[in-house]
Amino acid sequence: MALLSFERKYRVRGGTLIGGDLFDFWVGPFYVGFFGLTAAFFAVVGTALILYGAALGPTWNIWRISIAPPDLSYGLGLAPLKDGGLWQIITICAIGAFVSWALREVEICRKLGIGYHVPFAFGVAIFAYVTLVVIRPVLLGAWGHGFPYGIFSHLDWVSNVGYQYLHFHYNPAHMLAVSLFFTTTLALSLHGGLILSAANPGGDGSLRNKQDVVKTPEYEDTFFRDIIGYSVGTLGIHRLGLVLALNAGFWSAVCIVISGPLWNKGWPQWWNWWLDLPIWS
Ligand code: UQ1
Repeated sequence: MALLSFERKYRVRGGTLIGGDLFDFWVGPFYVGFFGLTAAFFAVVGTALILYGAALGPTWNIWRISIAPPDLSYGLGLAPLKDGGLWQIITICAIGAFVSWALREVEICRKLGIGYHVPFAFGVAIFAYVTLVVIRPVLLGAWGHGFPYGIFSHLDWVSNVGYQYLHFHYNPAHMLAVSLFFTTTLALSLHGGLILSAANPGGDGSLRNKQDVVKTPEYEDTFFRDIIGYSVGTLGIHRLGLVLALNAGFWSAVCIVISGPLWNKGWPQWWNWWLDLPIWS
């Protein structure tokens, strides 16, 4: 792919965390860096191990292929390759690839002199995954508490773990996380809609015309001041969106990590604290 005319300006040397100038180059449009190589390494090894696990059987049905974690009886020890060991190595590869990717993002941010918001946000997603396959299994004392790597099998895992706590929707952190996911989609739909409405002139008989130039941010602010008396602002909506999305991921991690380590009865029973308040007696 040809170098875009403006790309040369941004292909600056330095900003690397490891390796100095050694891996400081691009392949086509892609920045490589030390972490580009480690990301590729972990991704290739992890994918190869998933294919090996699939080849061990019993199926090539894409929906049903599954790499299961070790049996609970192995505790936090290493398991034989064909008995959960594959899952353990694949988990290491996954975390290695995700963290490499985040650090490659950091190196690119340093080159460009921009903030670390994107790698930080990706870090929250990595944290949610690590909570599921490392932190919670360690707190519960067995790798077997991790989820299996398969399309249907991980859905079954979510369903089974949910029923283990009788009704997961009574988990207060789950309530918070779900509300944050919905609010994130609300914010993004309002924001996407608002930007497109200001960018696209209409010609529909209203005060807009096909020939209209793209409207300024003042129009965006005015729309929300007219409709709800308040505009969070053009920078503010992006701060709000990031905070909402990061909290959705964070409270998801919290809601699963407290299930077992902190509370091992049904989640509906957790709400007995209300009935148990001394003010009722
Ligand atoms: C908003 O107020 C705003 O500022 C002009 C945006 O920026 C373009 C938006 O995208 C949105 C959605 C809003 C409205 C949001 C709130 C919380 C009032």
